[in-house]
Amino acid sequence: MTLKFGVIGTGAIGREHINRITNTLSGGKIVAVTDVNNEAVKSVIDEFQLDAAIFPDDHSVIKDPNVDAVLVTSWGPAHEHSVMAAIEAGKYVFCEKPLAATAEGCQRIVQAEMKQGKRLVQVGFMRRYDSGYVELKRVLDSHDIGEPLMIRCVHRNTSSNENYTSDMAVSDTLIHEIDVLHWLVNDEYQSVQVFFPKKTKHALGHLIDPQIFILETKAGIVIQAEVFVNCNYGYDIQCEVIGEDGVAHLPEVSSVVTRKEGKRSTEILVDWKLRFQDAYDKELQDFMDSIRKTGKPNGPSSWDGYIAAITSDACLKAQQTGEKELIQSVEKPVFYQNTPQLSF
Ligand code: NAI
Ligand code: NAD
Ligand code: ISE
Repeated sequence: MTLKFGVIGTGAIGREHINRITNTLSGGKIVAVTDVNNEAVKSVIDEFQLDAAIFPDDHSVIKDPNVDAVLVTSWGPAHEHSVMAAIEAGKYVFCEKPLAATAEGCQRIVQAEMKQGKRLVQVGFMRRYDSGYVELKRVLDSHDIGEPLMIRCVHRNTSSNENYTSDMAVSDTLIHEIDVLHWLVNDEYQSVQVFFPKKTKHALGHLIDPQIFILETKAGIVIQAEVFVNCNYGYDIQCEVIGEDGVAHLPEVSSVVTRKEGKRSTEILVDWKLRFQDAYDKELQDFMDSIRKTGKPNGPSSWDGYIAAITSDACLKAQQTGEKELIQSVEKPVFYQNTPQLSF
């Protein structure tokens, strides 16, 4: 069975996912597309020679009887509207992060999905499919380094554009760490505080960059997460877990070592699209395969999107107050329990 996708949003990641579904993965086909920017849709149809219908808006894509699953890759604030409509139409949805702009928005999605009675939604938290994070989790779960005590991580981009604002350090960037770190250590967040170091000269006037988030978990693990989106040298994701008996690092991206002109050097990636290429492939292949085999998606759920949003909202509040903000804990409904463990 081929899963027929309708795509909402043909920008940077929309094009990436269209390309991988069309040219790399198996079991999927793009049959419908829309974007608020007509030029973006036309150019994607041409570039990937898609045999797909162009629709004027998200609702008409979702309603198209030819569409089995909706790929939401519009900008974050538009996600909730499209995901809610897809659930109401009983269609599968793969939604890029964030699931919705606020925790309330995510809760509405969770309620709608439970009312439908079937898991339909997967959120694009692709780091859970990244082989480096999966290996790091295996080491932590094996207790090789004992109980985790502290985590230090960085999320750095070479530069940000003029549309990137200080709150997006949380909603667009840190949201990946928010999702993956509690999954990594099987724990929940309890509080967050934000610090603003000296601002880089490379950030535009309106932007606070870098930012440091100190998160504490219920078990007492202290996490220092740096977001620095104008680091000026590359796209760099690091994670170090300090345990009672040792330290575990997220593997570095492998790259050829050259010795030349008195220097030993390795390249650092500059493009986020390349860093998690395999993880993007795996998350979408898993979405298609699990729907075919079990009738529901296997990956990060609306509930994962919701609990990430609760933490994200607390981080946004902490940016404003400068205080330590508590992160509300919520009980997972039975509907979202017994989610199969990813095995990549
Ligand atoms: P983008 O700005 O390149 O593309 C967004 C596209 O959506 C644009 O073409 C825009 O015209 C269109 N759009 C916006 N609202 C729309 C609506 N209501 N209906 C139809 N089209 C609409 O943005 P980008 O970088 O592709 O990001 C899109 C989403 O993907 C964001 O939520 C972002 O957080 C997420 N993302 C996730 C990544 C990941 O690593 N998982 C990486 C990059 C983006
Ligand atoms: P983008 O700006 O390049 O593309 C967004 C596209 O959505 C644009 O073409 C825009 O015209 C369109 N759009 C916006 N609102 C729309 C609407 N209501 N209906 C239809 N189209 C609409 O952005 P992007 O970098 O592709 O990011 C898109 C989403 O993907 C964001 O949520 C972002 O957080 C997420 N993203 C995730 C990752 C990841 O690593 N998982 C990476 C990049 C982006
Ligand atoms: C983008 O939105 C993402 O989600 C990427 O994973 C992230 O690292 C990048 O900085 C964002 O622009």
